[in-house]
This record gives sequence, structure tokens and C-alpha cells, in this order.
Amino acid sequence: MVEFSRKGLLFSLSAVTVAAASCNGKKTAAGKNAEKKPMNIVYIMSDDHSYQTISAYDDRFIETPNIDRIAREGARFTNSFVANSISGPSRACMLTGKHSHANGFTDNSAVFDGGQQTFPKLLQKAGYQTAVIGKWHLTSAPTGFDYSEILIGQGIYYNAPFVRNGEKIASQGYVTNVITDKAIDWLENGRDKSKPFCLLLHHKAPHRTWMPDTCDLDLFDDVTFPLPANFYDDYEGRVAAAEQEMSIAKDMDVVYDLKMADKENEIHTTTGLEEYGRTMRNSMSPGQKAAWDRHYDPIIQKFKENNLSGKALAEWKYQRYMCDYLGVIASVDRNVGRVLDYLEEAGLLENTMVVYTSDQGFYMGEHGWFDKRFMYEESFRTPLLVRLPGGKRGDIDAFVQNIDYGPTILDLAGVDVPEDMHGVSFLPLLRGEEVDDWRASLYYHFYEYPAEHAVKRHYGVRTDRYKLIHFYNDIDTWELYDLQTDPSEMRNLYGRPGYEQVTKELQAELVRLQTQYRDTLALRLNGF
Ligand code: SGN
Ligand code: CA
Repeated sequence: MVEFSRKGLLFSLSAVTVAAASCNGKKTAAGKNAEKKPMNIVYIMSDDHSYQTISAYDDRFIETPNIDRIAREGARFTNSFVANSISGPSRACMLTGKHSHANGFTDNSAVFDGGQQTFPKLLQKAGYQTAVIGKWHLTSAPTGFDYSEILIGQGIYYNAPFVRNGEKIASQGYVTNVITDKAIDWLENGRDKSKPFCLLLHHKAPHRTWMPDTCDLDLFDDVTFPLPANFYDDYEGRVAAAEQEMSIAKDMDVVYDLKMADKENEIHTTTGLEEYGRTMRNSMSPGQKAAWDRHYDPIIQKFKENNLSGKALAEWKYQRYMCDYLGVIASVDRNVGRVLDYLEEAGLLENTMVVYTSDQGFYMGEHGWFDKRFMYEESFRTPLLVRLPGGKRGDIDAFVQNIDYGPTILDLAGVDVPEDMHGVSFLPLLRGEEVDDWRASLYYHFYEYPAEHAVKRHYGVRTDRYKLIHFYNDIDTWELYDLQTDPSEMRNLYGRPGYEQVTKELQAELVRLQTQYRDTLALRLNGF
């Protein structure tokens, strides 16, 4: 049995229930109101937040009552995916409603062409106030926003510098709190209150190196997390999976990722990240450093005494990874609660659509991994919870993708969705309407190779039952999975007798999607 530490008032379920009840009470009046008032949008997107660590999806690891409130008072998407599982590309897909080859931002080394069409620009034209606060990661300056206050690159967890409307400014505090403060301040004092608004609130958390807030450091100390069943995956029949560099055992750095920067300078690592690990506290104030050391110093001492190796070391790393990652999530959840509370107190909750999502999914030790990139389920999927006042409550099982977010938001604002957007508005689904001809398959294309974590370039198609992937570039391998009998994607069925027909059908579907989206590079690479 896994035991969850619930120190303090973090998991205050009763408060959530009361808030939900008062929401119900206002529903009829707000319904009438909603006809007169345009809908606002608060879009909250974290960085690398796995659906496995949101209790609305999976309650094995942590309770996230505030994020869950969005699901409880709105819709939980059970089949939500990205088009390219990595930050910059994912954000570009979201802003443009287009797959990566069409928006030009194929990997994190690209520079976003801010001159192109995006949904915030179209909203602005329609009279919305638009703002982006938090992680941006698209290298060029934001366009289409009345207000922007963004982190530099990936940002840092403690006392991060920001760029506010082009001007660099300092901040004090823990980044998830600071981004939320700035967002609430813009909602309260920064915007033109005569206009409807769309706020993109983009957290840095829980991106590597998973540094919790000082008040959350010891939340999971007493917990032993169960190892995923495929933690010791041998990658048989899956060459690209075998050649990645995102393994907890091999590639996760104990000093950098797991904070074992001992004062005696006796712990040394070989991943090339040790130095970063030894300097990552530099941005902290003396008080923050003291709290940090109070927590990690005893763990470091114990780690030295135990002198672990082999499986024992791999499993210790997994436990430490989970503790830190979940500590970071506790703060994300608390801050989502602050935004919901603010909207409620300001009388905005009943004419604001609230979205919670991540730029992609993440591995919590499945296949022995951290990070993302692959078209395998844990990173191809992303959490998506949407609270639309007067809209659907409960699960939406249709296939949606982050290219649909722009069209959906435009549709909600009454703006025509441009024909060149690949995505489709899922507003009818959110309104509880039946949609007969909804998509039955999804397209994916990942480009960032050669690069960190060594995940090969690949594209593929997923239907409700099967997934076909082609890894290319310095490799030419195909993988086929039956997700019904093998949901963890451990058995590559490509080329096995009996799968000829299904392979043919999936290849035809792949070509159909590549043709529809005009991914001409991929069409040339198919080779069948
Ligand atoms: C950094 C991380 C990687 C991560 C990429 C992309 N390394 O480079 O582990 O995969 O970001 O992440 S780190 O040493 O800088 O922490 S993304 O979500 O921004 O695309
Ligand atoms: Ca990310």
C-alpha cells in the first residue's frame, strides 16, 4: 500500500466542496448572463505535467483537489494528445492551430515566426484583451498580446528574472507563486475591464530539475512509491526506445536532478551536469538556501553512507525523483486554487472558461524513463480539463489534440476559425452536443534529433485501438502496437504474421493524414 503524506492544509477537500456548491447555486442567473456577456478565457498550462500526477486522472501518487475542481465542475478529456511532444513545438501548435511543419517551429532550437497568424492575434482583432504570463520558450518576442510577462528561456524556480512587455525585471520568490501573483494582478489591475479577456498562464513547473517550493520540500518524505511494472524494460524489438538517453538509471544525474551537491564535494557524476547541479542554488536568498539545506543535507548524508549501486541505486533515484516532482505539483495545484478563488471572488467564474493542461505528458518511471518526446502514450497524451460555465460536466472521450485549442477558443469568442488551421473546434463537445463525424485518428511528428535525450525523429498515426510509428533519420524502423492488449506498448507487432491487414490500413490512414495536413517531408519518407 502506498501511503500519502498530507501535512498541513494542502488537501483541503471541504473548502472545494463548499465552493462547488455555491457555484451550483449561481448557475441559472449566470446562464442568463452568459448570453449577454462574452466568455473570457483563463488558459493554465504547466510544463511537463503528467496526467499520472493529477488525481482527476490517476490517484496513485498525489491529490490535486484544485485541479480536480476544474474536472468536477467541467469536462475531463480522456483522450487528449499533443502533435509534437516537446515544449516550443507544442506551444507553437497551440498558438497557430497547425502541425509543426506548417507553423515552422519543429524543435526547441527554432525561432517562432511571430508574424504568422495565431489565435491570440485573431482574438485581439475581435476586441479581446490578451495576455501571456510565465513560460513562453519560443525565442522571438510574443506577438498578439496586449500584455506579456515571460520567463527567459526555460526560466528558473527561485527569484526568476522576467521580461515584461520587452523589459527585463527581477522577481522574488518561488516561480509558481510569482507567475500566479502576476496573473491575478493583471486580471485585477492590468486589463481593460470593459473588454473580454484571454489570459495564457504558463507555469514553468514541473519542468526539470523539479525544485519544490521550500514549504513543500518534505511533503512526500514518508512515502514509498510503487515502481512501474515496466521500470526494467529491456526494449526488445524497439530500437529507438533502446537508444534513448532519458533513463532514470543511466541518464538522471544525482547531483543535478536529485540535488546531491554535497558541501564536501565528494559526490561526482559523469553526465556532464554535475557543475549545473552545484550552482543551481545560486539564485536563492539566504533564507531559501537554509530551508533547502535543512531538507537535502540529511538526505545527502544518508545517500553517502548507503553507497548504493545497481538496482538499489536506480530505485533510490526513482523515489527521489517522485518526491521532488510531486512536491512541485503540490505548489501548482495550490496556485490553480488561488486562480479559481480569485475568479470566484471577482464574480468572473461564471463567464470565464478555465482550461488546465500541460505542454505534453511525462514519464514517471514507465519504461524506466523521465522526459517525454516519444509517441508512446505517457508523452503523446496530455492532461486536459475544461470548465465551461453552462457546459458539459463529465468525461469527453473524443480524440482531441493541442492544435484544436486555438479553434475552440476562437469559436467560443464568436470568431470564424480560419480554414488553414489544422485543428478543429471542440466547443460543441464542451457544450455536450453530439458530433457525428469527429476524427477517428491522430497524427504526430517529432523532429528534435540529434539532441539531448537522443529520441529519434518519428511520426505516426493512432486510432482507438492501434498505433503505427515510423522512426527515421539515422534509423528506419516501424513499430505497431495493439493498445487494447498491450496498453504499455511493450510488444512491437510490426512485421509479425497476422498483422498485415491492420498494418496496411494504418499505413493508408497515415498517408491520408499526411496528405490532409500536407506534411510532404513525411510523405516522402514513408517508403511503402
Ligand atoms: C532542457 C532539459 C531537458 C528537456 C528539455 C526540453 N535539460 O533542455 O531534460 O528535455 O529542456 O524540455 S536541462 O538540463 O536543461 O534541464 S521542454 O519541455 O522545454 O521542451
Ligand atoms: Ca515541456
